[in-house]
Amino acid sequence: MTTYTASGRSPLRVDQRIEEISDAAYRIRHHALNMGEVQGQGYVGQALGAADMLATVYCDQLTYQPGNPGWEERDRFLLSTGHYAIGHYAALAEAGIIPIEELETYGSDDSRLPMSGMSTYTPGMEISGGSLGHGLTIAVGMALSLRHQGRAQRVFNFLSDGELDEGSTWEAAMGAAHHQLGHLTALVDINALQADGPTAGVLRTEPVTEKWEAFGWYAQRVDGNDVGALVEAFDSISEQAQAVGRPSVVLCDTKVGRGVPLLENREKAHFMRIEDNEWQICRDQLSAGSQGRK
Ligand SMILES: Cc1ncc(C[n+]2csc(CCOP(=O)(O)OP(=O)(O)O)c2C)c(N)n1
Ligand SMILES: [Mg+2]
Repeated sequence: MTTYTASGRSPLRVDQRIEEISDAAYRIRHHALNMGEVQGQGYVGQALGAADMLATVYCDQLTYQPGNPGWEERDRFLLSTGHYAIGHYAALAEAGIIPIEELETYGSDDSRLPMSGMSTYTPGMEISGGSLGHGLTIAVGMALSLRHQGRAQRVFNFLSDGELDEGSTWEAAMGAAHHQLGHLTALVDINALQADGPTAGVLRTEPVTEKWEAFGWYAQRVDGNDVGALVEAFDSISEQAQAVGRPSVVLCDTKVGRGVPLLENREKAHFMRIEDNEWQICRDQLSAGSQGRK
């Protein structure tokens, strides 16, 4: 059985890791466009924006066995934001956990890939997200449980900036610091958008870094579309926060629609309607800006 382990144990140089992750991020974006086309609409902008975060975690950070998603020794990756499932499925396919050919069933009747992520449907989907604000609470429980069992696995929770509106997120953050869950890492996609409008207008959550620090977390804020910055941030967690039992968060500023100019500045970016003739334009724009990635 193939096992993929975290980069800390990998012999690759940092520049090689960045290349591999960037290639995977390109393919995740490409898959997301193909999946979105099946439905003609969807959460495509989030998948494009978060592709670099997802690729960094799945290519470089998680320990798992592609052919054995329930392997007890795996690290856990919890997607709170069920609507980001399109990007997560693309990452699971790149990770070898689900077949790439299955992606075209996204959102269709009888598919294992529903529009909102559900653990009962999809291999590798640890929780049923979508009711926002619950992912971090579950992640804290899982991290505590793993510790009680004497296990060393890490727990990752992917949240969105809209989830920082939820009180339960902050209760969980407080609990994680109290219990010194150094093996817990949150990734927050700060795309400055939350459904109805800009995050800053719906509910002001800034200053975000200082809030996490005040809750006892090791917090870093990076350009979430810069793979080099993501790798550096995750490496510093391995070295610092885990060692002292401090939970860690990587706050990632991303751009909705990243890599496809047609979608980067679109109104109604939360759930995009994309016309039949626009999908190929999107793919062409993605490959034009990808410096020959495959
Ligand atoms: C508890 C809960 N309240 C409300 C919603 C409805 N809802 C779905 S997506 C969303 C926006 C959340 O913000 P974010 O994830 O940042 O949105 P995006 O960046 O994808 O636009 C909301 C409020 C929900 N899913 N769960
Ligand atoms: Mg958002």
